Amino acid sequence: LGSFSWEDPFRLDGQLSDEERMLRDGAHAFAQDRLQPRVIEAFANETVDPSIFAEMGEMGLLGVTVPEQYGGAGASYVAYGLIAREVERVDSGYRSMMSVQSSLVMYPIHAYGSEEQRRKYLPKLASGEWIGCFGLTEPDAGSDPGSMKTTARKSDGGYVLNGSKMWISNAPIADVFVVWAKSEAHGGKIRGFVLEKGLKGLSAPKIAGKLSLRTSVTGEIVLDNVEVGEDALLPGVEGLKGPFGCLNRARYGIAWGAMGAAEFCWHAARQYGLDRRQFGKPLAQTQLFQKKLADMQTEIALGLQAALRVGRLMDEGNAAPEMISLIKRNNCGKALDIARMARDMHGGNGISEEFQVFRHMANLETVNTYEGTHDVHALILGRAQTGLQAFF
Ligand code: TGC
Ligand code: FAD
Repeated sequence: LGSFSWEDPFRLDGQLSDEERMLRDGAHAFAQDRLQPRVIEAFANETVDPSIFAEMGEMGLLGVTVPEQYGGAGASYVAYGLIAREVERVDSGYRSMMSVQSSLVMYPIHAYGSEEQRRKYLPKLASGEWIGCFGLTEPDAGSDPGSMKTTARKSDGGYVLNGSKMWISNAPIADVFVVWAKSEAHGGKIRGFVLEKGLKGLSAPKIAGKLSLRTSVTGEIVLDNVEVGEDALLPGVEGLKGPFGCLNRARYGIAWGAMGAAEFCWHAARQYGLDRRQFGKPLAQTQLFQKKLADMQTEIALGLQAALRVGRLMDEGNAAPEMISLIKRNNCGKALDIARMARDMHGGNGISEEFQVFRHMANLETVNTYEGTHDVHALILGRAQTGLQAFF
């Protein structure tokens, strides 16, 4: 029989290629050396440092799966997931910044854009010189994006966009806006448009007062008769499958990322239990504490193994969206449970910023909600097994 490593029960490490391990280790070093030292203050003060994009770009962490000719790394989806896990081990907000740029902005420009759009936007998004955002959600269209009200009207030589988007990561600091709108010229079908900062009528006010994901800025996008040329339209896709194609990638990365946040909380709780003594012995020597650690270890090991399986299928071009719903839902839900448990296991110290588990817990409330809530993914899975849709 083989040996058992408590941190890596199913020997995930041994299932990776040399290249995947190298990219993971580079991301780990970057996250620990460059992000960890500033995260507590950034979260406390809600300061978002746009230079993080350039730093991530320099490390090759933006557009990991985009081909090298456009500035990406041309790496696998497994590598992308491993990187998300390392960044989110520090903070979900930092992973959010990265996944929006990679999966929700670079991916659609690469997959649905013209060659001119790819050449114009992708290299600068990959280097982090330009920051991107993705506008799908609206004040009255969250879980049901098909009910969006934003419109694109045909004009001489282009389109005029009107509407508003809500809860948009990176929007207040974005240079490039991928916005989804119902286009009258395309029979009211949803189409994607690439907008640039500075357009007349385009603004992106910050949403203040967030108690979660405070290292990542979130805003609205207001479109007030914004005129764009024909070249702003993403020519390669129409309908909801456009934004959902992007969401498949981002949701997959989140399934890995959430496990990184959960691992931080698990390791912190274990260490705290070894260091803290009550009733004459370490907390980690009590049955209840060990049961909680075993639960954390089990859910994380299973969640990572599932994410790896789906990642391998994505790399074969053979993953189904329902698989992604399953791991996004379960890994986010379990990570949130684990963060809440770790908070409890730290006693009073658990609410202090210094021990960091509370920050992860607060962040995971968002991660469990965005990109399809926990319950919406249950309905996607329920529909897939009953053939009955229960959304409306
Ligand atoms: P439905 O009838 O199911 O589908 C409409 C069309 O879309 C296609 N489709 C997909 N295509 C590819 N991948 C998927 N996962 C797809 N899901 C659906 C489908 O085949 C169909 O195509 P066609 O050609 O037949 O028209 O649509 P519905 O309106 O009934 O949708 C229901 C539901 C609940 C599944 C969907 O609306 C949903 O997933 N809602 C959740 C919304 C959501 O995830 N929003 C995310 C916003 S972005 C964000 O949160 C970024 S946070 C980033 C960060 O900071 O990290
Ligand atoms: P609602 O859809 O109103 O849901 C409220 C509750 O009702 C939830 O519990 C939900 O599960 C439940 N519910 C909804 N429908 C049903 C149903 N049919 N049956 C049973 N229960 C149901 N969006 C973007 O487009 N781009 C971004 O970059 C982005 N970044 C975000 C960053 C942050 C910090 C946050 C908080 C959100 C972000 N979002 C973004 C939006 C996010 O995707 C939405 O918040 C999410 O999809 C849920 O939509 P909603 O908030 O309108 O909630």
